[in-house]
Amino acid sequence: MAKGAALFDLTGRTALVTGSSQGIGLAIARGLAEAGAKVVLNARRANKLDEACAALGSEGLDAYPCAFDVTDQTAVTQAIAALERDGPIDILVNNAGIQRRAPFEDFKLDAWQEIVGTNLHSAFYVSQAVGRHMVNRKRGKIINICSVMSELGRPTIVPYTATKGALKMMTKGLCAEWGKHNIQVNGIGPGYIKTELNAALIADETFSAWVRARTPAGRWAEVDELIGAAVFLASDASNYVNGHILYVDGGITAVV
Ligand code: NAP
Ligand code: GCO
Repeated sequence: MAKGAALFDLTGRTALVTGSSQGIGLAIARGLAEAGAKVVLNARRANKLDEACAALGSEGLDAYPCAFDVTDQTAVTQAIAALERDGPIDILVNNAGIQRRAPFEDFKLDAWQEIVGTNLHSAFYVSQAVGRHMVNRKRGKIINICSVMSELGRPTIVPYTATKGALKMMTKGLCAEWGKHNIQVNGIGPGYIKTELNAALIADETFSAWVRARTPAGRWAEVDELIGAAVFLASDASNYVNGHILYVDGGITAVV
């Protein structure tokens, strides 16, 4: 068994990070690559994906694009089959996700379906396609990007909250079923992170002041602050951690 920093070494491992052309997914992909992994980046917009891969490549990191829509099960199945033909996917990060905000009584069905498809159905499609190979190999790491909303509600984001609560419980369910195959399925619960998904909130000084007051750390987080948790849960350092949601939230879920 490796010791010390070697426990976190991802050399020789391949990681697929969905929704990684920007934001949290790109930061996690960069962090896994810096820990030695070959990273496969994913998103729908191929141009942004190629730019993200080129940026990592310019830093000497091993990054490849794989554009597909995580809400399209056929596209997911075909993409995963092609990736697995190139070699095993050792680490899967189910990161792709969207946010839509409106009072529940006004929430449109198509917006509900878009959120559930992107934030939850995608984890079913991708985890099943990759997990079948992990089960056969008796080894794998799956990291689901949950949320503070996996634990707490906030007005105007009920559909998002429902998906993130479901993703937390899917994490525990997969732990129960795949733990015996040496597959560790865990989650990361980010707090309020400065990304495009939250652009409107960041621009709202009243909301930002609320985030700073409500969060013990007293601030929004940068995307890079999630890398340590991702490398830990992707590495041998977490081989006996399963079904756990690691909140990287400045303490917001610990306090009233
Ligand atoms: P973001 O900046 O909006 O990035 C979203 C990424 O997902 C983009 O790369 C986008 O690229 C991709 N994507 C969206 N729909 C997709 C689809 N159908 N298929 C494939 N890729 C898709 O968002 P973020 O803030 O980084 O959020 C990433 C994840 O973290 C989400 O699951 C979110 O719920 C979660 N999270 C965020 C925060 C936060 O404070 N920001 C906190 C907790 C959890 P394309 O549009 O080109 O596909
Ligand atoms: C919101 C935000 C949150 C955060 C994140 C917190 O509207 O309150 O989008 O949902 O982004 O999910 O963990």
